[in-house]
Amino acid sequence: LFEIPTLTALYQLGKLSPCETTETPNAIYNDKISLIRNDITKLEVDAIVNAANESLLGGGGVDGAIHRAAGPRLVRECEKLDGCPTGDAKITHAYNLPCKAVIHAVGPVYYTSKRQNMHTNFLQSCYRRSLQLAVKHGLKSIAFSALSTGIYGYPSEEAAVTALDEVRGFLEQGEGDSLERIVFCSFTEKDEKAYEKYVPEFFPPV
Ligand code: AR6
Repeated sequence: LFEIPTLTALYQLGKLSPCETTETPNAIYNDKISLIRNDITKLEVDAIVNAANESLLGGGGVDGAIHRAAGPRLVRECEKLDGCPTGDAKITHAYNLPCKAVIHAVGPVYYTSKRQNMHTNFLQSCYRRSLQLAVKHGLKSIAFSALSTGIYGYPSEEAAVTALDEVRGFLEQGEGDSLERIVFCSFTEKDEKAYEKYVPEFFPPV
C-alpha cells in the first residue's frame, strides 16, 4: 500500500506528516490517516469498507466491483446475514480480494434521509460502526470507500467532512488506539478533491 504513488506523493508534499508535538491534539493522528485514489479492491489493507445497500446482496458501484473481485462466495456469506439497516455495518470474509475482511456499511440515500434530517447521523454511524468492527476483529488497517457519494447522491464535500469528523472523534476518544492506518479511498476526482481540501483541517499537518 505504501508504494502506491499518490500516497507517497502526499507524504512528499508534507500533507500527511506525522506530528511530533501534542500541542495541536488533532495532529497526533496524522500518521494514521492516508488518502488514496484507487480501486479499493486492489488495496492490501486488513479491511475495506463497502458502500452496500440494506439487502447486502450486491449492487452497482463499488459494491459491484467488490463482489466481482471477491467471487461468488461473498454473496453466499452475505445471504446469511439477513441484511443490514441504514447506518449500520456487518463484516464478512474477503475471499479472492487481497484484503482480509470486508465491512459492508449501508450509507444513507441522501435526499430521502435529508428530508428526515437523518443524513448526517446515518453517515456518521456508518463510519463509527465500521471502525468498531475493525477494532473488535483485531484489524489494524482499514480503507473506506466514499460511502453514499455515488448512486446514493451524497455531496462529496459534505460526506468528506462528516467522515473526517467522525474518524477524528473516534481516535480522540481513544477507541481506535489499536488501528494503525485509516485510508480514505477515493475513486473519482470530486471525492479526491474533497478529501485533499478537508484532511488538513481535521488532521492538520505540523
Ligand atoms: N473503488 C473505490 N471506490 C469506488 C469504486 C472502486 N472500485 N467504484 C466506485 N467507487 P457507490 P453509494 C466509489 O455508488 O453511493 C450500490 O448499487 C464511487 O465513486 O458505489 O453508497 C449499492 O449496492 C463513490 O465515490 O455507493 C447500493 O445500492 C463511492 O464509491 C448503492 O450503490 C460510493 O459510490 C450505494 O450507493
